[in-house]
Amino acid sequence: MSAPPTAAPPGRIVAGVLAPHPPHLVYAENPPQNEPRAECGWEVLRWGYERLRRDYENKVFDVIVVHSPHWKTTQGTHVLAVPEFKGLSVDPIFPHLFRYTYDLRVDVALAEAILEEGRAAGLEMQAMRNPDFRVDYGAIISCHLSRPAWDLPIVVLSSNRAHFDFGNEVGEQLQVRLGEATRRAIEKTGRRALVLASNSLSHRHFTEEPAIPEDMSHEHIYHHGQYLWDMRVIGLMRAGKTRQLIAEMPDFIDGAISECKDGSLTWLLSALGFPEYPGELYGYGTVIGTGNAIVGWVPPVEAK
Ligand code: 2XP
Ligand code: FE2
Repeated sequence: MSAPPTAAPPGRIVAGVLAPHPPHLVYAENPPQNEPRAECGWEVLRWGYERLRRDYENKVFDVIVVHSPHWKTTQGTHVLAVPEFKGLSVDPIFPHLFRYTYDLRVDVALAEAILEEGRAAGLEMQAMRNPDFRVDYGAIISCHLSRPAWDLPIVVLSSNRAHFDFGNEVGEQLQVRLGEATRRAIEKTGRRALVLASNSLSHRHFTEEPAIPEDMSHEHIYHHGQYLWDMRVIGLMRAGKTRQLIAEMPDFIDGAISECKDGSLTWLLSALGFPEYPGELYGYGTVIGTGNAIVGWVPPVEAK
C-alpha cells in the first residue's frame, strides 16, 4: 500500500520535469484516447515515465504548467486562456502514430497571472482565447506521459521563436525571464505546480521509418557526436550544475541541433531557480534517433 499524499505548502513548484514528447511513446502505450495500436516499443523510456509517475503519485499538485516546442508563435509567448479544450490532435509528421482525442481543463487564473507577470518583466505575452484552438501535441504528450489521468487543469506556454529569429543568446535571456515570471505567478496564486519542459535533447532524426514503426531492431543513436552531447548535458543535470548547463546551452543547441532551441528546458531551470541539487534521471533513450531524457527536480521545502 502506498503512503497517503503529502501536501507541500501552497504557492510553489512542487516538482519540475524534463518531460519529452515523442508521439511514439503514447503510441506504444496504447491508451484509449489514441487511435493507432502498437505491439510494443521504446520500453526504457516508457518505464522511465512509469517510475516518475510512481515517485510523484503521493505528491499533491493543483496544476500542470507545460512549455511546448510545438506551439510555435512569432509574436511573443502565448498562453492558453480558455477553461476547456476538446478535439483530435494529429501529429503532422506521424499521423499514423498519433491521433489522440483530448478533453482538458485550463487553470485560467494562473494563465492570466503568468501573462501579467510576463508583461511586468517586459515580455511580449498574448492570451489564446479561441475556444476552437487546436492544442499542440507536444503539450498533450508530455502531460499524458507524466499524468495520464488528466485529473488536473493545465497551463500551456508557447515557444516564441526568439532563438530562431534573433539568435540563441537572445532566446535564452527571454526564456530565463519567462521562467522567473512563471515562478512568481505560481507563488502569487498559491498553486502547487508540476512544471514540465516538453523538449527532447539531441534532435537528429532518421530520414526513413521502418515498416513496423515499433521494430526496435532499427532504433539506435544516430550519431556519436550527438550522443556525447546528450551525455554531457545529462551529466550536468545529475551533478546539479544547471548554471553551467545554461552557460553551455547555446553551444549544445547548435552542436546537437537540440530541441532545447525552443526554450522549454531553459524556462524550466529558470522557474526552478537553477537547481544546485541533482536532477533524478528516470530514463534516456532514442526515438527515431533523437536523444530523450526524463529528469525530475523536487525543490526542498525550506523551513519557515
Ligand atoms: O520531431 C519532433 O520534434 C517530434 N516531436 C517527434 C519525434 C521524436 C522526438 O524526439
Ligand atoms: Fe518535438
